Amino acid sequence: MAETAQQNPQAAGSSWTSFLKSIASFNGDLSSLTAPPFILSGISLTEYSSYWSEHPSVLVAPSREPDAQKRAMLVLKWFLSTLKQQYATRSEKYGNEKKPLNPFLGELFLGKWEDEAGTTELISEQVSHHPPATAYSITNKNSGVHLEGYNAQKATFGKTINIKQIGHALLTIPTPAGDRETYLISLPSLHVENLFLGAPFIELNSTSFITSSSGFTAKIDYAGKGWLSGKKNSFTATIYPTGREKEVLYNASGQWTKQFEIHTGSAKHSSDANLVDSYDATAAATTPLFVAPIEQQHPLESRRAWQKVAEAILKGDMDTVGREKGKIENAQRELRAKEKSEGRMWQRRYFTVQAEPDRVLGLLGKHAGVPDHGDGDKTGGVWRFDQAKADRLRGEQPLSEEQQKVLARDHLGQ
Ligand code: HC3
Repeated sequence: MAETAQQNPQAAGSSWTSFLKSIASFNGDLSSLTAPPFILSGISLTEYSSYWSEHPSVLVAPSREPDAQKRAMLVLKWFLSTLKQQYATRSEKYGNEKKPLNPFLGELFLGKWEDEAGTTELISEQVSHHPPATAYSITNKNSGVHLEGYNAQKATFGKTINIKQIGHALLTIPTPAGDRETYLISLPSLHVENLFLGAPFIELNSTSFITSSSGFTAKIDYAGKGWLSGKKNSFTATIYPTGREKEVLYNASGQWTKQFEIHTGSAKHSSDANLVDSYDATAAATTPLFVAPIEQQHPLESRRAWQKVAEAILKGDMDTVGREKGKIENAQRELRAKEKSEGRMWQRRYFTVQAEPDRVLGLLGKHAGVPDHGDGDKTGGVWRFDQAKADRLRGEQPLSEEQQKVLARDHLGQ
């Protein structure tokens, strides 16, 4: 059984050095990195989609606001409130940013949040394996607020690992006036800090945008330690009428892991007279995601499919990790070969590739830095949630034990 870093720091040190050597020559495919045991996580990337909605009431708040300009401000506030969960919680919890499991094609992660915002449902699906891409849909049943998107990552190695996110998110908000507004959200780039000291964490860099069909754009500039404020996880943001960047309506600044404030106009007044909202990421309680017990899950649901691997990672039992991962990888390879020979393709359960040019990307993409082709060539397509598929699945009979066994055998080699 392999030792963990805590059990034997010296062994961890030497495997970390070999890991650093291996990344210096890696090809940009993060899934191909062989990391030492103590940096491996038993959580798959399909689970990361849940970080978008750990505060459902902040997500749905814009749907109750009658003023379009203020709604755009509340959408920015919600987006900023997701960043701590997305990019900092894992290193805060475990002391380092771990390497997640690479999802297999068709892997699912399903769950729901129940709180004062009502029921908010999460569907996350690995829609492409080569290149790897995850798609998700998050729906708040009470308000009809809906978030969906897909993402992939492209890594390069310079002084550290730099990760460009490919893909985007679309937030649809029913307004009190009965209209529906769409917000196109681009994804920030990130890099790994502290890699050489063996305790990597994520820092965001460059700029991301949120552009709305109601005519507003938010521009968020990320800055790490050593930049203007000298504080980790800093940002400044402005909201302006789309295309008129100098006419700043709101400005926001602070740390996405700690506190931030939103003011009207282009600057923060010293008296805080123009303060309109604030957020404290350290105090905001998250709503836990409810995930069905493993025995009730679909065989392709992430925690059920990876159960043995995840348990072995926790124990530091690398032989079992390798063997169990190998079973899934081999089964997946065989399944793809079989599909190819039979001239068919794995049918995604909840998402479909957008065949026509995408209307929202065509209208808003250039203001949000998202190409109108949605980078579909790098994600296996422009993936959109398919409500008709989801409705059909809801109407289906639960799988028999035999059907579950066949799925587990064919997809996971179990
Ligand atoms: C780069 C990353 C995998 C991708 C993760 C993404 C971009 C996934 C989508 C989420 O919405 C946001 C998100 C957050 C963190 C990103 C991960 C951080 C590290 C991980 C690499 C594959 C691991 C690199 C290895 C090591 C040792 C540095 O952890």
